[in-house]
Amino acid sequence: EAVNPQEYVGIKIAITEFPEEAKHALVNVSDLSARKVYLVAATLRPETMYGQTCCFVSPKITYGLFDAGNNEYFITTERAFRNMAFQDLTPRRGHYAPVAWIPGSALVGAKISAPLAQYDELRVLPMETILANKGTGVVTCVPSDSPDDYITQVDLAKKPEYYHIEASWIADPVPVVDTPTYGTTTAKTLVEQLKINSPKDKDKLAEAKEIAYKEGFYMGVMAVGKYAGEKVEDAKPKVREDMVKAGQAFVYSE
Ligand code: A2H
Repeated sequence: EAVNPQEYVGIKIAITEFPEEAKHALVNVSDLSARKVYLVAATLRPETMYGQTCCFVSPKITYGLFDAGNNEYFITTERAFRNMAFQDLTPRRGHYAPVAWIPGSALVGAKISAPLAQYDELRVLPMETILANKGTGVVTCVPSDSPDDYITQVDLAKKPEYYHIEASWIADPVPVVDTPTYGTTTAKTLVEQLKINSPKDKDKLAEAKEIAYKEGFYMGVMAVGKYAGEKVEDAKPKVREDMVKAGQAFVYSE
């Protein structure tokens, strides 16, 4: 694990309809329908949330359903909720026992509503490269600006049957950030230029990520939303604060 604390923004993505498999896993949670249930995605780029096209979970991770207070349940890894429980983000400090466990595979296909997303309704999709020991184990998909997200969607679209998903659940990227070198298709352009063919092309993806991050953060201008026309550097903290104030996100570190 990292020596320096990493600060993430936890994005609250509401589940609006559970797949049958998920309902089975949560059958003993008596007040499920009385509460709001959120997948919490950890991001370093809150200003890109306008471009969300799905939410990724790992089919290899078993997630917890946790009481987050305020009539809300959070779905994250136990490790992440434990961190939150020691940062005064949960009802009882140091308490992180889940109300239920749910395999990531059972969440695939859930209907969701993500804050700031241009699409009204999105789906949960699988991402095999999610690390269990980073963030919340939930990654929101922004294929315009994240090379990992972009190539994962391309891969899912190639073999939807294999992944037990429907091709129609994969949404097109939305322009979010305009950069001098890559326009509004930074992730796609870098994936193509570096000839990245698979979500498992680790080294090339690390290179693409680095370039995309620098270009977006230092040279990018917002192409959408309340801060359209402003530099990403300036808009980023504003979007984050707006989301936190609206109860759509919170800041946590690990
Ligand atoms: B980022 P760092 Cl638009 N496993 O959010 C794999 N990846 C994870 C993860 C996990 N457990 N938890 C978070 N992440 C992703 C947006 C984004 C991100 C954009 C562009 C780049 C980018 C939309 N996805 O990250 O290793 C999350 O994706 C590039 C690094 O802690 C999170 O921010 O630095 C980022 O990786 C955290 O990675």
